[in-house]
Amino acid sequence: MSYIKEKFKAKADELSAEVKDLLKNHGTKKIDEVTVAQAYQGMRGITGLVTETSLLDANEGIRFRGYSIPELREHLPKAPGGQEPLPEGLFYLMLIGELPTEADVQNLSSVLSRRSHVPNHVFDAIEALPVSTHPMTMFTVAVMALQTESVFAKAYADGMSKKDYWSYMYEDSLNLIARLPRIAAYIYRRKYKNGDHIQPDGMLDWAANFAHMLGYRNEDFKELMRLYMVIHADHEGGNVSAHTTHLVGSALSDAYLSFAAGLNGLAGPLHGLANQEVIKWILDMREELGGGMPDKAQIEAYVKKTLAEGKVVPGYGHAVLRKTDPRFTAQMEFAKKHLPDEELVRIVWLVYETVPDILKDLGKVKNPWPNVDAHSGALLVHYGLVEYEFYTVLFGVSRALGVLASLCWDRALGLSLERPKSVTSEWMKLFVEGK
Ligand code: NMX
Ligand code: MLT
Repeated sequence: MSYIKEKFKAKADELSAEVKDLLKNHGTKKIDEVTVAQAYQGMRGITGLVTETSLLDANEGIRFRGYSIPELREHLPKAPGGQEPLPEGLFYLMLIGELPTEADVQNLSSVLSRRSHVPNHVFDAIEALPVSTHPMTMFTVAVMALQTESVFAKAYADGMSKKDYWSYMYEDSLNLIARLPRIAAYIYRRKYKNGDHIQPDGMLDWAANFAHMLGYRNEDFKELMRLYMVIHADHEGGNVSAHTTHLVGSALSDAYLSFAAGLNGLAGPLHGLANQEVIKWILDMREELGGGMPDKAQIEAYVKKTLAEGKVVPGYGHAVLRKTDPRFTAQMEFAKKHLPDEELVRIVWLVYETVPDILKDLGKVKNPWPNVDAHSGALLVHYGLVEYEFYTVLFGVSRALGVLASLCWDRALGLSLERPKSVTSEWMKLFVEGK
């Protein structure tokens, strides 16, 4: 067994014992109550899930095992000559609960590189789809095709014991994370670069190799990919992609089945697809205004038009956050350092100066501030990755780190099949009448 796997097992045994005690001594303690509105309105604000990898504060934003995004950017190991954190380090942190050393991260990089082989039938499955297929559909199909490789599913079919679930889930998770960049890059090159594929470079770290296979050699783009893969990785357990992965995994579906389900949630425009919607909205606005840099009054008019058409302003608002998303701020800092004069970036910043007041005036939007998706497209376009339908795939590759680390924890802690109770509106009417 690898030392990282052994370390995970030791941590998991320790926490399992603590959870057992928690359940024995405090299992009946109430942590929340549920209102009628919450049952109808997306269960917002109900604490009813346990996720070890990260925790969100509505005003401060996400913390991964206690570390904020600025702290991760400071403390996680970097590539030689680089300044942004390596996503392998974040995966280690989410899995083990401790900051990794440089050696831990190098080890994980080479483990992922060794496991990255993708069998041909996965590429065949992608090729079977029309080129016009949305990249997120191709991505999910490919992950499903890769399910043939699940060691968890095989072991279950062979009658594995409950105590071994964590071990096979760990193997599946690492194998899947290792293979995702190759699959995503294949989809990108097939759809947008005439199938001119680029072989992996085993000497590069996970994110830099991804950038390389996409066809981007610029060192700053590799840095952007490292940062991108870190900031999109996890957002506690209740978001659609994390919750779906966890829910499907609770049926003992393997990592491939569970993650593919999560990806389908990420592909929705109110969740991960918002990153493509944002850049599309900005490009449409620029075109409608005749090109070039719009002024604040023009942006204001365009936002009001969007709202009048009954649409949301993409990249703004959040189900849980109540301030500017620190993931937006991290990208803004990156842009200030590397591309402060990029016109699209300056539009993103002017939109940031304009939209919150308009949304506040609506009186119903709980969070008028930008989320992670409001900034990412402008950075990608700058480096030449202009094919915005692909953006949610990038989000998906990153999100695998968090949801699969969580899936390992789910099986290590022996979490149960998820099955909350539902009621009908008829039941609800009788309930409020006290019947
Ligand atoms: N533009 C216009 N209206 C909005 C926006 C927005 N950006 N955000 C919220 N509202 C509306 C919302 O549609 C709802 O209207 P109604 O009562 O008519 O149905 C009302 O404000 C109250 O919604 P909230 O309680 O503030 O937000 P909720 O928790 O329901 O939804 C989002 C959260 C993220 C779905 C919502 O803010 C939204 O649609 N934002 C735009 C899409 C987006 O950027 N999604 C990405 C989220 C991050 N991610 O990557 O997943
Ligand atoms: C996410 O990263 O998952 C989004 O910000 C959505 C959420 O947290 O609900």
